Amino acid sequence: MIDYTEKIPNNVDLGRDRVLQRALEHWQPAYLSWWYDMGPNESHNFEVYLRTATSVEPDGWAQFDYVKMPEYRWGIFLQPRDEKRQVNFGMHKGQPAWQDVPGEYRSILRRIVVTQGDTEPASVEQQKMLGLSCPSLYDLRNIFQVNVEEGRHLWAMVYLLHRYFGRDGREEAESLLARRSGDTDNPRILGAFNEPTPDWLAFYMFTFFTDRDGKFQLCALAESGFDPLARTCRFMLTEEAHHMFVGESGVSRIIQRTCEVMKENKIDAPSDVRALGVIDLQTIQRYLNFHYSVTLDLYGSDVSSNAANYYTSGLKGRFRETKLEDDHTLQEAVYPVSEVVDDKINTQQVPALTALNERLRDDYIEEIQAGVNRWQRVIDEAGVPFRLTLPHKGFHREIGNFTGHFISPDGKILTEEQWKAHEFEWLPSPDDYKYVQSLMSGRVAELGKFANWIAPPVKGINGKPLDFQYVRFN
Ligand code: BYC
Repeated sequence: MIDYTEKIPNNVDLGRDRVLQRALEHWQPAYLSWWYDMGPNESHNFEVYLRTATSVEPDGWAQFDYVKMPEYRWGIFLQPRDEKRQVNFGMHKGQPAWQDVPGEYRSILRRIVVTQGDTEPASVEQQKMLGLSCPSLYDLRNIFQVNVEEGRHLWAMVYLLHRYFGRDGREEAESLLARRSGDTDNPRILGAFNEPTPDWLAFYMFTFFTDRDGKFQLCALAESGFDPLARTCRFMLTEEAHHMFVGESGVSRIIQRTCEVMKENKIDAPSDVRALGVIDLQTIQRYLNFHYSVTLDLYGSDVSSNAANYYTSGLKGRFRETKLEDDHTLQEAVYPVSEVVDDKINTQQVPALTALNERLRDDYIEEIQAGVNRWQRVIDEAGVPFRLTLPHKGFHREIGNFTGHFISPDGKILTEEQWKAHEFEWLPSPDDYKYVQSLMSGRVAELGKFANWIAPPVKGINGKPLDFQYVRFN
């Protein structure tokens, strides 16, 4: 069990490293000040029914109780060490896993940790205003759970920076609190984390699509030969699962409610659907197209020498690396990558090492498709004739081989003019955002009540009923 009398709960024996402990205790007030400024708006006095990790054992990481969020114990937890663990891929394959940063990889490793760390506070900033328009206390509690855990994931990366990267690491940890999502002068590092999350449909889409990029990137880093990073990411993944559940079930409940209203009233035109205060399936499809395409960009360029270096150096593996059956060095292997040549989308084989971003993106797409199929079942079961689809991989891309091309959702190459003529059939328009936000003008806070535009969930949190007081406002 973690000792909660310590200022920073941890299972890394922090008390024995005074220098590190002092560095973190110095960073903690700066973190809290960031939380007060950029964390959930007007929420500091709320008591929220949250889970807190008290140990990494299966029965210890989900302890539920009321907590004021600024008093949440953001701890540092690593999965226990496996003494026999090795570097499992790349040129160092077979060596004992590194317990310290290999000098030659210091700067690229720091860059990976910083990029990962930067996304965590970014997402909290993006979601800052949403507590004011929640559809229920259940959903309010869920967004706060996501927010405090993203805060903990920032702590996880800051621990690595302080513990293993000396003065540079401490400076990077400060910068993580200085950048701001969407800021023109000092933005967050990756594109999707500078996009606004203006409403709850966007929030659920974000947690379904973008948190799942988190899952795949963390899985790749959990294979790292740098053991403290691998162990940190493994524990983060246990928390990530709930975030994706919030997203998938949130969108599913919105679809369910829309379909109920369509059937009850025998309507299907989007304007009729909107007149009854629910979100038309066409708008849901446009949100899906946006969040999917922006998240695909997070995997980086299709052909990337950075990705090849990360792999060959043993720093970032593939999804489920140790379960894959090949030589784990990929010297001879090839992988298919698409590109636009003379108004055609061609697929060509490139060295697999350089295509590792594309490969991870493909693994991700497979899992996303399965989730969209589950949403489709809700529509089919309601007997509504509508198909939700994933757009073509090249649709609305700003990173990689499709950048600068105009690709329709069904994969046709268009001129800019043709694209512009259809843009808002495929992506949410200012009007769509206005409509969705008009449904979410205030907080639904009565016990057991849900906004009209979303169905209640199947069950509550931690066995509690749906009309449980998930948040006390004080
Ligand atoms: N936006 O070779 P390239 C999560 C930059 S989400 C802006 O294509 P590389 C979470 C790139 O940095 C998971 N810039 O890419 C989810 C590079 O810049 P420099 C986050 C981009 O390096 C929800 C240049 O373009 N974790 O945890 O192979 C809520 C060319 O680089 C973007 C990670 O991402 C972009 N989308 O791969 C909360 C894992 N993409 O060097 C949390 C760590 C690329 O020219 N990161 N660039 O200045 C990585 O492994 C890699 O950095 C990336 C990029 C996969 C992101």
